[in-house]
Amino acid sequence: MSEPRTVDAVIVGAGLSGLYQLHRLREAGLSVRVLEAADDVGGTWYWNRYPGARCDVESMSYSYSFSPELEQEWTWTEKYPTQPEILKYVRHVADRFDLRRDITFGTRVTSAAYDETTGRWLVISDSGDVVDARFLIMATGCLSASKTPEVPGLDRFQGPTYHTGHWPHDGVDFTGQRVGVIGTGSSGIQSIPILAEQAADLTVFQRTPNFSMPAGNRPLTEDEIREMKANYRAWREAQRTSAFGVPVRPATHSALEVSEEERNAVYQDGWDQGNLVAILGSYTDTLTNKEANDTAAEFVRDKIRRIVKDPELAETLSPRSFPYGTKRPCLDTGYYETFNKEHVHLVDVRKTPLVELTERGVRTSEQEYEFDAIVFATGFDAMTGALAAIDIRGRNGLSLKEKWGEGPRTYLGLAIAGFPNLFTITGPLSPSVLSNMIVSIEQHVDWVTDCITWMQEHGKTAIETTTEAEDAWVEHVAEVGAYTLYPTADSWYMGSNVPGKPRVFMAYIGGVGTYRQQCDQVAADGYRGFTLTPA
Ligand code: NA7
Repeated sequence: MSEPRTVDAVIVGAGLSGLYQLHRLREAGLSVRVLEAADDVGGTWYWNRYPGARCDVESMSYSYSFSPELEQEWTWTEKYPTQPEILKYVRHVADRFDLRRDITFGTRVTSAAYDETTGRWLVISDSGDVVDARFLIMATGCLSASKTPEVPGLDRFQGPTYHTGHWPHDGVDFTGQRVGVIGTGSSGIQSIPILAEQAADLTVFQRTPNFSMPAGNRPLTEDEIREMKANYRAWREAQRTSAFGVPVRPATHSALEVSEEERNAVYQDGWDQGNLVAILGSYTDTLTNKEANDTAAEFVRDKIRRIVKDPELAETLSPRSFPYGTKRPCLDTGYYETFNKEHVHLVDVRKTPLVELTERGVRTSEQEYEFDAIVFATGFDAMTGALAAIDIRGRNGLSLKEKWGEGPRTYLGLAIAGFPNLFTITGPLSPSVLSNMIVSIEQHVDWVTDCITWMQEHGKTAIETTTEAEDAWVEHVAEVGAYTLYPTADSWYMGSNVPGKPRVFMAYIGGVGTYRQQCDQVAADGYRGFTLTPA
């Protein structure tokens, strides 16, 4: 173990959160070290290089707002940005703001321990980096700990296997191959049409069908770019005060108050927009009333029936086990159409469960399927997975993993009782995964930076949330969640995709704008709900 490097703040992760946090803390005059497992910046966009990987938020909205100059300099090419374009952007940001010099790459943090006598964190990585810092900021991402399917024999298969969440950097060519894909979430839905173009034969193993709509992706026009650049400030403000970090006209009516004809016209408009929140945000009760929700769900199921030629196949692809939007909906480019191709097959693993991987392929309860390659599009241990993978110890050796044994407990998704001077960017129980992530990232980073600056100005060395404030927040998040249909679905928002994970709604659905006001008010009240220790 090398000599500790002593800094004011250590940040874990050099994705969109870690980079902006580094920039802000450096501006605030702190010495900072970022530790990053990958050998470059990008986080999610570094790892998820599967064919068809794109952001489901429009490019001009899914970008940093902190620098008007950056906004004007950078020009996005398509409505929805591809992974390579986003990664190029993130690299540009790292270079433009000279961020790399404070980042150590290729080093995975394994433990972080708080020393009560010194009031400092000791952070250790797998390659022997040791950093001693007053502040520890976890910028580890919400969808960064990938999970493989829970089937025996994962290492038995003789051909190559790939996970969408850590795809080979030089790409994979499946031309002429027999390929199996397990999983039909966003990653599966984005990659399957492209895999089908390459593969000679493609078999998709579906456990739960998902709601998807066409992204309507296309090149941005010069006029659109010019107009957005001219109005960026107002747009950013609208993002920050919106419900999901994406401005939409606020709904005024219940879906059940209007005629079926009117409703379907509104849904059609949402469908044509190719925007994740367009149908979701059409009516006031889509996410709170099952009957209202059913109207949206049925609209999408009807679309599936119209696209997929074989009625039985269309039915298998139609979600029925959860309300529309309570599992993350998807945007696609030709997903349902792909199943009209003769060489594409769908296996419903609810009917014929996966039994094991064999040397030659996948065995279900019905038969063995032989493949040249298998793709796992099986998602992530979301929200808590990346944090639980690190041995984080707070006061009295308290283990974060143990503390969260029955589900994550945080105050505002930002701070944790028993863990002084530790902040989580887009942590559990914040709106993060229910929002345009970069809007939530900037809000958290700004709040944390303001907090640290305030502490310095007021001669405080430690900040820790109280158990009472944490308990009240956990209760509030659950209460607001329970008012919606989200907890009725077996989703990764609920931890249901990971066997043994507690079933808790891990996101705050109070709305991005409302949540921001609450965080700002806590700060304005002199950090209400926190204990501050003087120097
Ligand atoms: P998701 O959305 O969690 O999708 C994973 C898919 O893999 C989903 O269809 C799962 O079915 C399926 N899955 C997972 N484990 C298994 C096993 N053991 N057997 C069969 N099928 C399985 O992950 P993505 O990477 O697609 O997307 C994650 C987020 O990234 C997305 O929501 C966006 O926010 C961006 P299930 O639904 O659990 O029955």
